[in-house]
Amino acid sequence: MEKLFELVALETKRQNEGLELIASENFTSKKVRALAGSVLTNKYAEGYPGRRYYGGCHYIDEIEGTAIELAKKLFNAKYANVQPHSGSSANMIAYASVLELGDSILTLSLDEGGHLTHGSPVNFSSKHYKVTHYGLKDDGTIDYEALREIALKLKSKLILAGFSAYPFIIDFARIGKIAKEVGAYFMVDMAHIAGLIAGGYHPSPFPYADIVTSTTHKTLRGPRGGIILTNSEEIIKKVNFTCFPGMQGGPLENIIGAKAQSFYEALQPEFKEYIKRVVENTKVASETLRALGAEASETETHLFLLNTKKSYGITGKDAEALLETIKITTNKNMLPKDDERPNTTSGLRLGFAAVTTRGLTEVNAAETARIIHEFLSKKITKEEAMIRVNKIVDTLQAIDSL
Ligand code: DSN
Repeated sequence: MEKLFELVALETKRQNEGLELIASENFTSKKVRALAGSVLTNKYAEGYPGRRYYGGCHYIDEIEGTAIELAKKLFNAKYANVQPHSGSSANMIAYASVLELGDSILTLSLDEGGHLTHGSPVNFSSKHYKVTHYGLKDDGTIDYEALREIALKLKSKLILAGFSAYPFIIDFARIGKIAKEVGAYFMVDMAHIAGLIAGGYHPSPFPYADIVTSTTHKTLRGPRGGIILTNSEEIIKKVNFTCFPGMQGGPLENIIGAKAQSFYEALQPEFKEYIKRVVENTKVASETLRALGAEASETETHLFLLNTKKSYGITGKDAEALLETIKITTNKNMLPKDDERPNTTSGLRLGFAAVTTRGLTEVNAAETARIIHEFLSKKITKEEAMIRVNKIVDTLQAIDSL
């Protein structure tokens, strides 16, 4: 259908012509895209390598086996399941593998930086499990001491760490120790920081975590999908059975092939270099905004939070819409203790993984922060901002050439 291809061309143009600052997005390589769009999508392969419910799976087995081996190597884990269709499916499978319905889980709430699947009232996780949240201190970091006290008091069955809008390094060793003391499973959802972990810029959840879930498309720069890792033979058996036949049917082998390619790419020395630049660019942008007087969080990762209400007197929703008019794509995000609703919010979450893939320099990361600040404080017009955005975009690699 011609219309669909016209829309893909328009979306390609939009991605090429803008500055992508959504912290959970990235730009995949040609090889990742080729595998995702390959004939592997034609094949049914319910089951696991060597144990399929369909014939003709010998090449597919090798592809999925390669993805499993590379995932294990990349994250230094003993076992991997590469079939979850998404991060949310991975979390659903992980919970169901080690918990009974109604068990108590201890997580960070969505508005403090967690994720919908970490027990949001509108998500399956709060309907299937008894959810309690730990919280952040005033400086925005996890209150580990309070986390320990709650876990001991409630005898939580599972403690979850790994977040969607948390700009600091997570002390996995400390939470792992608390989980052991309590007798809880320690689950890590490393979706946002998987690339940082692979690149050596965030400590690994292993050997502390019992079960680790992730998406593959954020800082890891793979196709849209999920994975589950563990060092426990008992847990991987449960995960495999819960994934198929428990929750999913035929695995998306085209996406699994693309996942394998992205794990291979993340094992190359260039990926470490890339992640280093992501962290540096993010830091420079957040420092620039603070130096200009904006209320931006500090950062040790690929993202930070900008309080647009305090900085510019506008909600996150309005800031997102305004920035879109100058081709800077962001997302409104709840801030810790936000009094606005999730579809309004008091600020933005800004991330530099995607633009850094296209070659953004530190100088231009600082310039991006200045444009955001000056435009949202009405110091420059839309036309002036656009000229400066275009100047940066002109220095970036085209997304189809990556
Ligand atoms: N929706 C994703 C994000 O933007 O962080 C998490 O799944």
